[in-house]
Amino acid sequence: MHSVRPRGRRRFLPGALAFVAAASLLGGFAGLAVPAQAAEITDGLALWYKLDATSGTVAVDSSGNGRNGIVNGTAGWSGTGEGLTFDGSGTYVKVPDNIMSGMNAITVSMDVQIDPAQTTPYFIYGFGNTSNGSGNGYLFTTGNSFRTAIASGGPSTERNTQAGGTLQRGVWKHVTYTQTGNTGVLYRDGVEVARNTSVTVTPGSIGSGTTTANYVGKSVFTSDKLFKGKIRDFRVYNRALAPAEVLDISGNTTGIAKVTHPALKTDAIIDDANSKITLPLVEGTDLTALAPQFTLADGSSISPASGTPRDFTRPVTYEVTGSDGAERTWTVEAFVMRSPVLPGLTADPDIIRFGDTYYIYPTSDGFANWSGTRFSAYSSKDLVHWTDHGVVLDLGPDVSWADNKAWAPTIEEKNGKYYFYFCANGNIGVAVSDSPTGPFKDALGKPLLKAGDYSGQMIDPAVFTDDDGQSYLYWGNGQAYVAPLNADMVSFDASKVTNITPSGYREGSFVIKRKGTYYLMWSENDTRDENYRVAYATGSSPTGPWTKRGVILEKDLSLGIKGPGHHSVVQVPGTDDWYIAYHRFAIPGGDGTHRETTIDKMEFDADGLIKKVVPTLSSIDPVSGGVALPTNTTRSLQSVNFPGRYAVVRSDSLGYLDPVTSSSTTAVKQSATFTIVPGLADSKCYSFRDSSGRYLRHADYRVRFDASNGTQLFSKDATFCARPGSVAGSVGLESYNYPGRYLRHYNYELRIDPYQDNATFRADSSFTAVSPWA
Ligand code: FUB
Repeated sequence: MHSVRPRGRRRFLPGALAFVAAASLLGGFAGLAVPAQAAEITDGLALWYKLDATSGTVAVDSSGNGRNGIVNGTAGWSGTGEGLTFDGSGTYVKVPDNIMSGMNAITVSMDVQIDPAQTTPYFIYGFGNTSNGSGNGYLFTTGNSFRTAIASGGPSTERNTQAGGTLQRGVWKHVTYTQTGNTGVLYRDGVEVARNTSVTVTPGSIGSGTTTANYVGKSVFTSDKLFKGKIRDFRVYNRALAPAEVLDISGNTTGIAKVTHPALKTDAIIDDANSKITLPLVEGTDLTALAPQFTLADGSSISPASGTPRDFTRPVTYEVTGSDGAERTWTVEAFVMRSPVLPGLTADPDIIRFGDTYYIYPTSDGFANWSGTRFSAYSSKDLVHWTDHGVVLDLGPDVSWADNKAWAPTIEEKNGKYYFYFCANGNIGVAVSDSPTGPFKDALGKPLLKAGDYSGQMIDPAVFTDDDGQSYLYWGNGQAYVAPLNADMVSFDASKVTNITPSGYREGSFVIKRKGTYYLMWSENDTRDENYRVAYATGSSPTGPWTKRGVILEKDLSLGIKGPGHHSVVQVPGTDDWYIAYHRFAIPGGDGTHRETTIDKMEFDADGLIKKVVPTLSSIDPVSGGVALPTNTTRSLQSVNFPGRYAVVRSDSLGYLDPVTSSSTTAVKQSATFTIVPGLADSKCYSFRDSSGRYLRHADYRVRFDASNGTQLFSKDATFCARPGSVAGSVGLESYNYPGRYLRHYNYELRIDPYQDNATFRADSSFTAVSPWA
């Protein structure tokens, strides 16, 4: 047990109660009116500077450990509860040497008021072992962008626990960093705002315990700016305080530190400023009787009480009363969190549809410096439930010319072969397989694009295939390139490479086409930056020219969504439904090398511009439609069955026909989308079955693929699968997807014998190509 002294103090002195009431009316915790009056949590206190003196140059240590600090420069003592003022030009406190010696865990907490004129970069405090730079590590917190970092060497070794944004200036904020095991947690006003579960540097390991550059108000880097503002109640503990303890010392008496419930998929999202809590729950949770438990500050109470079952199908409210009498109404809502859609850590998802199945090919993430070596494939029928097909390409055994940095793959199908483009050690390679789930074999035995071939990094391939069957390869980092791929899909004409770099471009190109307009999308900023995001341009051809339109996907800190980017897009065939797959920092505690994959809806406005994507934690509902409707019971001409599997499946989203009944004497005009499973060659006999599996009628046509260029021919075959019967005729418009995406449209002739329950389905020899989705 930690010792907690009776709460003789409260941050809100009598004169501050009016402030409390105002805070209650406004909703969130608005800051600390006056400082703490006495310690109440003392276990593990290594150092405690109240900074409440009226004069002198000593920062008195009240922890009992005799670690007084020396105030350098002008000591701006307030003596009125306003702490020590740092003038930004000379004031700082030198903390005794070796303050973190022997510490496997730590808490550093303080009240801080950052002057609006603070210049950057700066540390609020910095504990290190040199007076000028990284040496062999350091620990610090800064308000820009709000984070705590612990490092074993220079900046590249920093393990960041980063909330991002700017810590509000000109008002008192309570800041706490705790670290134990591999977990760092950053709190603002007693409420967790960032967590990193991959903090591998312990405080005591810095300098093997020897740190001689320990400061409050000063960075260990002399080129940094000094802190300007006020600090009070500065504490260091040799253990990580629990969330309730942090709330306690913060003075946020009506705050909620934590919510627990067995069905929580990840931590509850506590929005202290708006007194709002969101509970992300696992699929299958019954929302009608949830009984969450709330962690409050010492002496505070909540009504209804923790553990009371309540109906969360709508938001509910709770009243928190602090030990000081302050009251606050919290709104709590619950939802089912379907994201991330893939298990574990993945990034750079390439989403595509082959036949009636969606696939994602991501980067395997969670490795320092993105040093993963394997690629896996995942498949789904509904974009929600994904099957892991395991490793499809392993650089070690499968690729002779590179064995590291397996990044950002993409895939395309041509002539029944699947071409898998991938990054390896900063080159782009291509592997091939007969199946979308591999295994893939290196097609060239060397890179398709070598590091240095063009300016920028040779990474992040993407393939777009136009309506005429021509495929284009896009790639780049810093510079964006495109080149038409040769028919073999493993080479291109270097003279046709075009630099298409739009402003703001970083990496992750991806191209789609809709209603004749080409959309080039890409990621901006650094993937380690929470501001990583997706922007796009429109163009009139696969190679441009492009008109930049703006950002379509970016962070939402209210949901803890950071760094969303390196995306791809898939269309549900025969519909105008589009979905964007992208990665974000893993929740909780992820960063630029600990990312996860999710999917959200992407929509267009009436002018064909992409609407801003709303990033969600819930992700999407299962998707049906397109070609995968085998259980639809309202349509009878549902699918075309190819022995043992769905070979040609019909979408009903284009207004599919009702069945031709035996009493009908009129032929029917049909308009529908077919997806032809790649690899089907030459003539096949297709049968139409209804939803209960009954054969309704027979089709008679022939599908051919031109193996030389991959285009698809469609011709009638009068003898194939012929069925007797009288014939009525009509001409309809069909579109063909190959595979999973639009290629061209044909007119066809449909002949049906309404009296004999069979039909002849022929292509008209005069069929013509028409514009897509006219
Ligand atoms: O995943 C490794 C790299 O990070 C990708 O190639 C970039 O696009 C960035 O997401």
